[in-house]
Amino acid sequence: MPSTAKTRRMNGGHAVVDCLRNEGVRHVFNVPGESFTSILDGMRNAKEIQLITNRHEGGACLMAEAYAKATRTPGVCVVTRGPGATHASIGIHCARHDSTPLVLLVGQVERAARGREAGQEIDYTHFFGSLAKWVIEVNDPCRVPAVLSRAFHLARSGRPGPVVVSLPRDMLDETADIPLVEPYPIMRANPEPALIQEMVQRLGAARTPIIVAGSGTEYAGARQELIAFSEKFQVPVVTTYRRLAAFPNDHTHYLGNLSSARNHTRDAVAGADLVLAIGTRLNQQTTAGWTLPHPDQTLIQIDPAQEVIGQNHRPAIGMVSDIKLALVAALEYPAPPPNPARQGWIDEYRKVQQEWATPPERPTSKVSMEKVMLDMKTTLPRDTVHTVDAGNFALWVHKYQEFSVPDTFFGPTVGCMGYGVPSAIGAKLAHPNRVAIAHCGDGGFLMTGQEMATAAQYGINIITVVYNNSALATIRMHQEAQYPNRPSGTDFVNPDFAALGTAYRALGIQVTRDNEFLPALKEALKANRPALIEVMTELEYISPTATLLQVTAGQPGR
Ligand SMILES: Cc1ncc(C[n+]2csc(CCOP(=O)(O)OP(=O)(O)O)c2C)c(N)n1
Ligand SMILES: [Mg+2]
Repeated sequence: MPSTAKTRRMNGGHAVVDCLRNEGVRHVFNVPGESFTSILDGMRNAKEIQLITNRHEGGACLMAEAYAKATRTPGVCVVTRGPGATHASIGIHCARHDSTPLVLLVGQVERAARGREAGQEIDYTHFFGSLAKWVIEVNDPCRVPAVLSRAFHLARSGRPGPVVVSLPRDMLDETADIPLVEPYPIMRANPEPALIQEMVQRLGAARTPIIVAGSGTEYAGARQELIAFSEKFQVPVVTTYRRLAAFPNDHTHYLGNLSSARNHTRDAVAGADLVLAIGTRLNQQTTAGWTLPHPDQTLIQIDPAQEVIGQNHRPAIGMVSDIKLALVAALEYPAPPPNPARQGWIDEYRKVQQEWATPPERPTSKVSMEKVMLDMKTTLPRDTVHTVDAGNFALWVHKYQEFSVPDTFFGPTVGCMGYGVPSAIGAKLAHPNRVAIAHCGDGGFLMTGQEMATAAQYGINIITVVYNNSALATIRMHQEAQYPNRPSGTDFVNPDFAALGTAYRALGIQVTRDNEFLPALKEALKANRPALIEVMTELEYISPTATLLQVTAGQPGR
């Protein structure tokens, strides 16, 4: 651990704040607890860090997670022991699944009370053991800087993920001469030159190669290199599940996003003879339940994390390397001669992708999701950030919005409801000059919608759109598919969402007809405060590709 001989006399809590400052942290999300009053006290002097106080730790931790995605630097969340930590656990689950760098600081019970089932005591090594990259309890204030430096380093290196640091209350209050530690940089692994050469040769010889681009390409800051690589070696690109902005959607080589839906994007991957997976662990949704790539396809994988290579599929080449450095090395090779047959294959899928992403007219007696998507697409700035909660309404956002600017889409690949509002707030803090839209269902909104109060308090002017179909439609769809005409437990009697928005000091508008949405959106854009637009939709239109009746009759909903 690179430490200096320098020390500073301070308590453990102030040392924590010092470390956050040292790591360049700009926002800390928290719900205060008596277990970390010294950290809160230290925050008073940290003028460069904005302390955001949330209304629920679930909201706080998801906000930190989305903020991390949007800044590509570790999000920081501070919560109290037991109840606070358990509430925050959804953010840790999400960060683990979504490979997001996150540092959760938990105020712990006093050292002398540990192991006695003290009030609100939990052993975090056990509790977060299967979720976090590292869980550690700090029992000596002199260890705070070294442990936090390591925590930040681990969160953002290799496959990014969450780290949990437990901080006993009395340790945080204890004053000592604390040794200072400088942050240490991430080492970027160079690619093996022979593997780059082999990859370029195999790409040249392939008939229909395809790139599957994941969030690793975004964390590596390799967007321009990926575009140049795709163009130079004439390889089309698809993005992994819920990483919709990992490649410009308006590029002629973009063939769509992989999801649980069977569509042309999945067909393109299935028909490829070589799959180049870059910065992805090839998760379940991306690979249609690990059926892709299939055994006849050649797989080449590039990732900075050894454990990601070959997690579920055996690669012909598994390259442990910094993604940007690998692409730069490949770009040193000359361009192969143009391959007209391959171009024809790319153009064919590209045409289908463009048709697929164009919303058709779909008249309803309430508000058509297709019209809402079209109005957004034609009105909102290209750099608008869209975040989605979990639910079927999100399928329209995935399908019909265009993400051609980096960092314009954030969704939970873990599929947790309650993501929409906190993630839009986190993303808006990261990109304050952009429009940020939280897309939520009537179910998911009520899980963390209270963070609208946080948005209003700090003047974080997000626009929340609640698609109200008075149901947990996604589950209803599954019910109809498995147990036709036997709905159970999935319908709602809802509050007045627009009035709820107003109660949170936001602009609240209800939209009941197609032609009311655009004026509402325009009003929200100039509201100068958070806004909530409640969009009344028909449950019958259960997904962009099926009606409820069709699902009941046996057609797949996605
Ligand atoms: C925290 C959490 N609880 C439950 C689920 C299971 N689930 C997935 S989608 C969904 C329904 C979401 O309903 P809503 O937000 O109204 O969106 P809709 O499907 O109606 O468009 C449920 C219950 C989940 N993914 N996450
Ligand atoms: Mg719903």
